[in-house]
Parts: sequence; structure tokens; C-alpha cells
Amino acid sequence: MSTGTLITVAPTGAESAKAEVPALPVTLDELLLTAKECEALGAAVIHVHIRDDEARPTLDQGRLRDTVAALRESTDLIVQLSSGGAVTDPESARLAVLDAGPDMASCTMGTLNFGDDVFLNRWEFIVDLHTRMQERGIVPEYEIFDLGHLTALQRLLGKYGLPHGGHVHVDFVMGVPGGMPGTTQALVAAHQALRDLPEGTTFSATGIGRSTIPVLLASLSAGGHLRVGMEDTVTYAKGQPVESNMQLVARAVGFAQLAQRPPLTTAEARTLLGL
Ligand code: KMH
Ligand code: ZN
Repeated sequence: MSTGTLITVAPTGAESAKAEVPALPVTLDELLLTAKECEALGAAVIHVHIRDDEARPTLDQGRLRDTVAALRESTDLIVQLSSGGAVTDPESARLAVLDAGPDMASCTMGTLNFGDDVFLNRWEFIVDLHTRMQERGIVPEYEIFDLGHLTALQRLLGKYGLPHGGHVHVDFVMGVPGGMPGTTQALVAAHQALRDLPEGTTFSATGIGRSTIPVLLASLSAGGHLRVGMEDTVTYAKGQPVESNMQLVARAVGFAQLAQRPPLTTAEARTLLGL
């Protein structure tokens, strides 16, 4: 069991509208302020989706490069760009995310229903993402929305080899309508399925919406790490909107400390992830 807790903040996502969630960071300035404050609280990784001038999700290459550079200048956070984008983004734009040169990028391990939409992740696309990241020295975080995605990951690593750095890190994204539920039972099942992956594989977990706390507690008790943020949760408690990403990171840090698994520093996180 790992001692410290890797805390990832996913501050924005592609799904919530700024008009409905005014606290959502959508400009570069808002993102940088959030990043600095979340780092000070104990986050080590930032999972980044960006928005355009109208606060709509975008994979604009210039903005992505500027965002990576600005985050590196203002923080020591590990910069993980989303290659998932929004469900409407074409594969070409999602692959081009890697051109912005992040430390890490997400790599979703299969197609799933995503609410009323479909989040398409064809096998050949996954292979492209994985092999391009290997070539460019970008460390993937494999996004696992369902148990079968772990089987796909086992197949991917068997056929195409380990990721850059040699360490495998996965993130269980739980509670998406169409994926595995955000429950302790599902987390235990996913954790057990990790035994088919390389020794030393680590995992984070995040629960969408009201599953955030059950998933957080289950992950900590199973030796896992945490992802929190307004990409996944915009309600802090029943009837209480999230005020900021810092509020969610502070809560995760508090739980991690209670579990006697304090947040990893960014340097410790780099070592853990093979960066
Ligand atoms: N926005 C979702 C369609 C990722 O960032 O890699 C995909 C997503 C996963 O958020
Ligand atoms: Zn994302």
C-alpha cells in the first residue's frame, strides 16, 4: 500500500457551462489562480481542459501550448492535458493535444455511453495515443470508466509495451451514466482486476457527482489515490454548490490526512509516476 496520496485536481472539464456554474475556471487567469491555490493545498497533478473566449470547450493548439507554458511558469504541478476533450471533438484534434508537450495526457481505454452522448474511443485510436506518447516521452494516465477498460489496457500493454517511464497509472472515473457506478463494490472490483496489470500499477479514483465521497473513501482505504475537482463534482453537499476547486482539494487533503496518507509533494508524485 502506498503511504502518501497523489492528489489530482480536474478543475474545469468539458461538460459544465460557465453560465450555470459561475465558479468554474474557464480563462487562463482563472485556471492559473486555481492551479496555484490547489498546489499550495496539496494537489500534485492538474488535469486540464481549456475553454475558448465564449467559455466553450476547445482543443485549440495555440491555447493549449500557452496553457502548458503558463502552468509550468507559475506552478510545479504535473501538467496533464485531456486527450478526451468533449464528446464532439474529432480524433485528429484529440491526438494533436500531444503536440502541446504536456508532462502527461489522459488516454481513455474504451468507448462508452456518456449520459445521452457517446464517448468514442476506438481501439486504433487508443493505440495511436499510446504509441505517440511513448515516442514523445509523455506519461499517460489511463482513464478507466468500466471494468472492460482494464482488459483493454492489459491487451494494449501486452501488444505495444509499457508507457514512457515504465510505470502504469490508471484513473477510475466512476459514476458516469453509462460506465461503472461510483460505489465501494465497483471500486473493489476494479482494484482486484489490477492484479492482471504490471506489478506496481497505481490507481486514482474519482466519483462523479454525489458518488465523490464514497469513491474517495473507498480509494483511500484500498491504497489508491484521489482525483477531485469541478470537472467531476459541482455540488459540495446536498443543495450546496461547490464554491471553488480549492474547497474540493482541501476536503480531499483532509480525508487523506485522516487516513494517515498525506498528500504527495510534486517531487514525490513525479517519482511515483515515472516522470
Ligand atoms: N469530457 C469527457 C468526454 C478525459 O479528459 O480524458 C472525456 C474526459 C476524459 O473528460
Ligand atoms: Zn477530463
